[in-house]
Amino acid sequence: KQAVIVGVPMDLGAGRRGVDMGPSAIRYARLHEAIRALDYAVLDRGDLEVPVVETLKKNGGAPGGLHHLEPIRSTCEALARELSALDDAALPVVLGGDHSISMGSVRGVQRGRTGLIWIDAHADFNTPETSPSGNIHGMPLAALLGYGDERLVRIGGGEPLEPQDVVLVGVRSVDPGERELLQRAGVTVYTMKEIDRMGVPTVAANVVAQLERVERVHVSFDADVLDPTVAPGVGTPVPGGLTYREAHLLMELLSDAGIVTSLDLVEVNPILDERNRTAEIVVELAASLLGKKIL
Ligand code: DIR
Ligand code: MN
Ligand code: MN
Ligand code: MN
Repeated sequence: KQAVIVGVPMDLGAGRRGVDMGPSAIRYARLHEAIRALDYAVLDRGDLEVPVVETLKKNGGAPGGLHHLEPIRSTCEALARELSALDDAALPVVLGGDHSISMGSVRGVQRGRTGLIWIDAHADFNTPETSPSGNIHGMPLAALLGYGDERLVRIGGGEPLEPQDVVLVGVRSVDPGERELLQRAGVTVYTMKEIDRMGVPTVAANVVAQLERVERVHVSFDADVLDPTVAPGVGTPVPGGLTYREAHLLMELLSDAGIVTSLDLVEVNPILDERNRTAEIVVELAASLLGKKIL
């Protein structure tokens, strides 16, 4: 078994600075040791080069805005190229960075019918027309299904995902226009209400059953899905998130199903964190997803 780590130190898609330091924080929290302990060979390909925000002109404010479209697009293209060149048997682990990087990671791992589990407080289903902020990290899931600005949709070849192969988990903050498009798009959404009502075991079982027929499954994990009391180091905290155990159980059950073939760990903001505890929790959760067992 081999895991391939790629860091994308980019915060251009987010409204607040700091998630560009996510890859360092996650490595510092001993990601490599955690994955090696699970009998993976770990290859770290380092960080992609990302433009420094101070070198860029401000562009594209809301409404209809797309802040930093071009550098985000080109970084995602580079990520998609890097991942698509990897051996099929390797398990890519992409370290963000803000969530816009997942337009690159998902396109890079997409081969045949590809399932996507998007674990996030937000739906990330805005388009430039619906976005209240113009921040591209609120748009990547829509782009992956073919909605929004063509330059984002077309990243990495731009083959849209099938809505029946996409599941959102942990959602509790959706913008008005985003809500309408999300419902129209036909993706499956397990909001925090469903998690409270059915519990993680039923949600996980449903997700696994839905993705039974796909060839690959990518998990895109946004740290802000966790409750802010558990994970304070995120740019856009939303109350009412997953507890420590709910998050672990979700990872453990996905691991038991043996379906996951690639992973993003995004939106960790060490500047807003308490002594790197958010990165540490994210590393523990990645380990659970990759097979760590209590016994
Ligand atoms: C909000 C926040 N929906 C936006 N999105 C975030 O700006 O589009 N996504 N924080 O992770
Ligand atoms: Mn997100
Ligand atoms: Mn989020
Ligand atoms: Mn709960």
